[in-house]
Amino acid sequence: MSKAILPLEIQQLSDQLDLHNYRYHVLDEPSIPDAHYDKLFKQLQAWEQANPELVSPQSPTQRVGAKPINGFSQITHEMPMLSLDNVFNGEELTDYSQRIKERLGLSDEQSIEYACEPKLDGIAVSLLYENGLLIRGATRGDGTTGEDITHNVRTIASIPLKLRGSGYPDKLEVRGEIYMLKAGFVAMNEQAAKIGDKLFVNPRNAAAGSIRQLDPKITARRPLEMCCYSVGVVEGGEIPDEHIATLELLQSWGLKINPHLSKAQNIGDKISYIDTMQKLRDQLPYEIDGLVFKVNNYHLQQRLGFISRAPRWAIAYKFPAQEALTEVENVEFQVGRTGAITPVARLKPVFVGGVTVSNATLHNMDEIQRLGLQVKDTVVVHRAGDVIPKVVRVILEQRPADAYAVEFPTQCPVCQAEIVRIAGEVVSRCSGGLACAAQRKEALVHYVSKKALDIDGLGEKLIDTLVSKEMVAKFDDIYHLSKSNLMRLERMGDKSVDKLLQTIERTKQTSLARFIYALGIREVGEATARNLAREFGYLDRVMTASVERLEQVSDVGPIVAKHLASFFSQAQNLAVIDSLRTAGVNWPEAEPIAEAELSLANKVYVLTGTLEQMGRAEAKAHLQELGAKVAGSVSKKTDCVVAGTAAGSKLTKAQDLGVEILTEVEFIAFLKAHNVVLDL
Ligand code: I6G
Repeated sequence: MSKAILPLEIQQLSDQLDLHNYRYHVLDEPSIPDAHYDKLFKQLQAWEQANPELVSPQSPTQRVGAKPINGFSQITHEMPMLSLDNVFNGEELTDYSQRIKERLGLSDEQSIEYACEPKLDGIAVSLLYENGLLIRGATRGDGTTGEDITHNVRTIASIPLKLRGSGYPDKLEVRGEIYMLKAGFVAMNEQAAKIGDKLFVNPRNAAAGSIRQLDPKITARRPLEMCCYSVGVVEGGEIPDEHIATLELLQSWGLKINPHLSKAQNIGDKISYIDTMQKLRDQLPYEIDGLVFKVNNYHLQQRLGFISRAPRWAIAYKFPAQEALTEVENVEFQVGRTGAITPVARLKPVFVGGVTVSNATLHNMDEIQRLGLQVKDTVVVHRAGDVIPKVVRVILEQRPADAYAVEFPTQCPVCQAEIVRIAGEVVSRCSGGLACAAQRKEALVHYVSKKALDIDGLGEKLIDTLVSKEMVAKFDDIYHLSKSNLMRLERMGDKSVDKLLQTIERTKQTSLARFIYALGIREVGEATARNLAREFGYLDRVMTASVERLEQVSDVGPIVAKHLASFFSQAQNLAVIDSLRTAGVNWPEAEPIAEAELSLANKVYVLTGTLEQMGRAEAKAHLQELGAKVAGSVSKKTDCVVAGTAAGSKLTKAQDLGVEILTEVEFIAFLKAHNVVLDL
């Protein structure tokens, strides 16, 4: 086939679009706004419409083929696509590493370098490039025979239609995983729900369904990506003799690789990679079901060979399953701090996400209806990270004959006050207010919590006892607890009582932000409380501010402003604040600092990697508190990058650009030096 000669400016336009596509989808470092890309794209499209005979199949406009296909044809993999053996814990991984050393005849002192990679929860595929052009995409199938999905892989923007640069082999097979981003999956299901379409169960199923479409226009609308993890057939060219170097070369040729690649020299490195990735797992924009450790050197891989259908030189470290089936034994109703009534499913205990779960939140009555859940149903429970377990699906086929519907109570299960649901709200609430022991207890638990007054030693159990014995009803009662009264309680000895009383005394000295947060005003979280404290400087000014003035505070919308104004207009709340001040609770007050005078005003920070001691949201809030802007990507405009563990391409880029880099330890020292109150 002779190659059409394009006018120079059109070739340049096409190359420019390829470059921006690569920067956006592969490197995650866009350099032009989306609108500008769209403008260039339309220019190329217009020219191609006028010159249809000169349109290249590799043009960035040609990702979606014209017609749907009739069916999938089978392909045979020239080199079989293997699966991986699994291990499930550190001990099994240690045994595996030891076996590999023995097989290679290495002593205990000698080490083998491993490549460490996340294992994406998607669909394994093979891409075939000849002379740099994508000629075929195929599913793994049974490892020997797969299905031709070329028409669909062409629609995925992170898969290049032609390789970039030079030096690639004449024939190159690249393997990897096609997956759907979590956010794209949620948005897609929301859209499907709106129009009454069937919902996908999880991002993996959605990805599988999307690449098995006959019409590539449908696939093109799905938020799919592909990450490469190995090469298959290589002919007419060379690749490096190490796995990670090969992946980096693939990236330079335009293929996406995972940014969380790492090297491990020993089992300790592997275990710390597991720790890091487990902490990062929930923040990743895609799902991973484990990690993969591969002997990095190809010569050693060759010496190790294969056992049945799996390479000996690689092992998958599987995370505990995040979903499991169990039975709903009952549905009970809990009363929260603001009176919200939350249905909770009591479950037959089940091991999921690494722990035994026996309760799962059902959020509200609408959620029960959405799930179509009845007591005694078999359900799928999902538990990810430290998130509260959730019922995600009912298995209707397994509904027993004696299953029965959940009835929402009309009276509070704790104080018997009427339950009300305000029109337009999904939440039903107990109308008992602080007369309800459950609300009183939850309000107190919140008041003493770490981010509020931080009264360590006054835990939920002790508050339960104090409330039920009517020793504490309001916040200020905490400051009137006496040693003799506390000593009468079970398991409260001389020492623990002294310690608790000292903590209560010490924590009277607090900050305005903590105090506002501790009051437990509806929808006033930590960040909002911090913003209020920063903008007003004095509690009395917050208390007397109008709804309009409150709405000017960052993070405060009309609803939060109304909650604030309403809270401070109620006599009983003012009385509690007064009593707390009288009891000695105090905080420094000062004129607010204008935004431009904040120490990090006009500075741009980027957070990357895992911060071990504080969450990203917290780190971001602290930086904003000091006036900094927190951006998502590193550029010449970045003033500083805070790099946690397993930081990837953002850190490398910051190093290349000579941007200041702070480790987490340095960042914490920096915040302390700027008088930021930390909850570590
Ligand atoms: O199924 C897999 C997922 C991820 C893999 C894999 C992988 O590397 C990150 N690597 C190989 C070599 C194989 N399967 C066979």
